[in-house]
Amino acid sequence: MGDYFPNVKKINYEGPDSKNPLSFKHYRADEIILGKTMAEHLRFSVCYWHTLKNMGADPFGPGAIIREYNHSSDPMTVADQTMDAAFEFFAKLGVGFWCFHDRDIAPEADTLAETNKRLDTIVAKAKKLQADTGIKLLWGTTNAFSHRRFMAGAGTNPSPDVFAYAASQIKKAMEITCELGGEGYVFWGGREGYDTLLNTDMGRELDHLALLLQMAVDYKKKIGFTGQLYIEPKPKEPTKHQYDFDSGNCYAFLQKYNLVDHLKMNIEANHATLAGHDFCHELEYCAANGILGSVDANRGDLLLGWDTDQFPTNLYDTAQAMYIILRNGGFTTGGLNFDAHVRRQSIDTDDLFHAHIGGMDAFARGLKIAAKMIEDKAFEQAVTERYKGWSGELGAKIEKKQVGFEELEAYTLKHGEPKIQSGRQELLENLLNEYL
Ligand code: XUL
Ligand code: CO
Repeated sequence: MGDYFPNVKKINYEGPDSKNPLSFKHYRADEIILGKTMAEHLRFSVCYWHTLKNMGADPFGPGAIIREYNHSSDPMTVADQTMDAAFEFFAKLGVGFWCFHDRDIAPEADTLAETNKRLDTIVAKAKKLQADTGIKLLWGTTNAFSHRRFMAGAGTNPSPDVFAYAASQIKKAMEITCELGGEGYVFWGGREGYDTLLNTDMGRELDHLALLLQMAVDYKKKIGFTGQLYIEPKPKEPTKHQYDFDSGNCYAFLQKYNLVDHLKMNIEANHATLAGHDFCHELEYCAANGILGSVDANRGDLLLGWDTDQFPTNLYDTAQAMYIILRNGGFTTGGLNFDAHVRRQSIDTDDLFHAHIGGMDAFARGLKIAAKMIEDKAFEQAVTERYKGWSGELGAKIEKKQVGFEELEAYTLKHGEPKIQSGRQELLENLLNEYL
């Protein structure tokens, strides 16, 4: 491990009265909530691409952040030092997991064979650091969107040669994820979409995307990789329209191509809002359909219409998100991966710690609030009450498919105008605020 964050010692829980900003006020890893430790519930993960590799570049200017591990002119020395810095950071923060794209951890070389050799070198190092620290891999993924060869997509590229390249890259990324004991593997369709329909055969592209995923499902079995596969929905950016628009769209796609038993969703808060949903809508949709897998924890900005990938700080969101996740049985293979980066002006290494501490504390508070909401059953009772008609004679007959239009018409003619009830939204919103 490195010594790239000399000013910061291990971050400890000091409680809400502590004035030390480099401490947790609410996240206490071993505190038991509803029968499990906070660490087991929340399964925090740091992402490599933002936390280690993001230097603050945006469409208007290059990176502004300087990191000590990034100075060498030799790219493999940078990769090696970055991995040391990464595990120093993960260990000081006290997270249990990390996530990466293949190209985050080792730079691409002139040929695929050479690139794969570089990956092997870095993966051997990561494997040792994982063993030394006990930090595990939540998921791995492929970057098949940055290189110019992928400008028109990977699995949805008009060229089969590019499709083959993407498949080769995913094959290797799945192998190294398996080698590192990864608990999952994510497909985020970076450029799997289109910029104009004038040059796009949409039906064919969707078929090809499914073929690529089916190959991944087959290869997973072949190499004995037991991790969960996920799709990460996002409606747009970088393309104008991405095929994995939102979880509903992905679910329809998976059903059409008989892939629904093999993939779950990795829901990112900022992607949900870009799709015109809120974070909790996406979580609840997945929970209702048995496809909730993992979470990329971040937030957008109401006034900026793009994927700003800010750290989550909004308790209203974290509490409601944890309420859905807990009621769904909690995470199994998934977790809360901070797919978030510090702002371009946050140039100090301490800022990286403040960002993650804030996110972890926000979810720790969300967890405690959600646990209380579940224990009190107030919201559960309100929902049960609202649907109680369905436990009566008529509701049961409809649900058991014992009646059709004719019987329902006869019932309505006999009973007349239905009795209606208040939705009680304001009352419930006020109640929620009492928990915050
Ligand atoms: C992009 C995004 C990705 C995925 C992994 O918006 O969220 O970083 O999480 O490829
Ligand atoms: Co993401």
